[in-house]
Amino acid sequence: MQRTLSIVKPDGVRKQIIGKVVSMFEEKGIRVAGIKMLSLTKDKAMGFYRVHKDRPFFGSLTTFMSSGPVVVMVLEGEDVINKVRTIMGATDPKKADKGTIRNMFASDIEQNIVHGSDSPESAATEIPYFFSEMEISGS
Ligand code: 3AN
Repeated sequence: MQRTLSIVKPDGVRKQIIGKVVSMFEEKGIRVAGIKMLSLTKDKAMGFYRVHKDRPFFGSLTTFMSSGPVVVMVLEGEDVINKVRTIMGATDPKKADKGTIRNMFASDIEQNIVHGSDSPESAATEIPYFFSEMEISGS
């Protein structure tokens, strides 16, 4: 059993599609093991995306991520990291497969509705960035 960290980004919350995003994961048999809404400060967003600190979009990405509330989730299931990334679709919504979250709901490469850890190593640092053990319910 594997875990991953997913985020409904501020654009997803503003578009009122939190439930749709969660449903698209649950319909594929993925279990929500932890969930909460919070607002990231610019500093907390910068910490989360520190691997991208030298990329040209770092400033605007972290401003966007701190522009409104987000919903952070721990998702659990077999091969859940890959499954979540398949359901999300490509980073650039123009390249995202039909029926994926980003294809259906995202407007651009930065404001792309949803985040999902890209590897077990990322999940292992991203989950404790937002959740204590007490906030995660194992299956
Ligand atoms: P993903 O979220 O698909 O794993 P990453 O990890 O490459 O994509 O990028 C992290 C986030 O940075 C993306 N979700 C997106 O919001 C933003 N981003 C990635 N590439 C660009 C870009 N070329 N221009 C603006 N924002 C970007």
